[in-house]
Amino acid sequence: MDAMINSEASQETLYTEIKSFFDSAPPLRDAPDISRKLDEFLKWNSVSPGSERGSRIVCVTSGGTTVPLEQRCVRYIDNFSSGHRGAASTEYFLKAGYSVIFLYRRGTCQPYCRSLPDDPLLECFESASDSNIQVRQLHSEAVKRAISEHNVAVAKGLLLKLPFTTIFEYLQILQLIALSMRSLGAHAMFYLAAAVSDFYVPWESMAEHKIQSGSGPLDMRLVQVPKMLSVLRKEWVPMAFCISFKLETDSKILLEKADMALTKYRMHVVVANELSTRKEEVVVVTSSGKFSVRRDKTQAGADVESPLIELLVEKHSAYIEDSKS
Ligand code: 9Z3
Repeated sequence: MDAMINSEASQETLYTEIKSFFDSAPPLRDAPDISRKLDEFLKWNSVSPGSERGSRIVCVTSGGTTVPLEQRCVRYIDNFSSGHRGAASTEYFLKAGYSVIFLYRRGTCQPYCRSLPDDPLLECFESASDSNIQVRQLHSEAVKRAISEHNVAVAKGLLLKLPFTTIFEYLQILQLIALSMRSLGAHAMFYLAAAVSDFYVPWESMAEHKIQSGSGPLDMRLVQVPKMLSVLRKEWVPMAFCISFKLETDSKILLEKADMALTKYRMHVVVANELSTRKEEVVVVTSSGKFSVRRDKTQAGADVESPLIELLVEKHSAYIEDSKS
């Protein structure tokens, strides 16, 4: 009985923290535009089985969120993520017949652009004459692939890309996406690969102008970002298939932490990865067991995301079947 009262109390505290996070967040400037894009995308993709458009929709989050230290932001705290995992996974989900909402950090890796050099505009193109630009031979295959596959996915209405920078934008857009995907039931999937800040400065207690140096050490209080995973699962999209990621640098605690996340946030899958080996191996943690997934080293350019998405699609199919009974 006491345990039940305690868990209700902590649930209550979480909801109060979440409310205060959203109430104090700076309003999302382009919210009406994002809602309109989401509406159109979901209408277009909610189709009869057998159509080329997918009846399964996944929201892939990618890149790290920032925590601004000033309202007119000059400085911020960042979370590491190149966006490679999210971009690669988006390509494999599209290949598997899913439609994808790609919620990504501005400036991070984009689907189909992974094999382009760092500065694609300057490195891939050259002047052919005074008025013509041409693709350099060395990059022509990669450029052709990027343009054609990306444009096909966008033109067919299978890929919607929404950018974020701050933790405030990320969580507000994630909520908009989740609420709009609610009606898809078990066909909806959330693949939460973004590296999300754990601490933030509440907007109302944040300095408006650039913090001045010269007055000694900086003393600043960061508040814990409320854990939205549980509210996503319980309230926003209770029927969706939810996958979160657990990142650690100490492999000794990784699986234990992933197990905890699985139970605490009632995720269907937690993908555990260690920073230095994340491109080689991940462990898919579920309530029925742990599965190690590795990149096929015998194939040049093979990604760990290829077998990973294959396994997750299988698990999602089983979940959809189960939800029918
Ligand atoms: C991940 O663990 C991603 O796999 C990476 C991908 C960020 C490592 P890259 O973008 O790297 O390819 O360079 N994402 C989740 C990280 C995270 O913040 N997880 C939280 C945690 O570990 C749970 S939501 O506590």
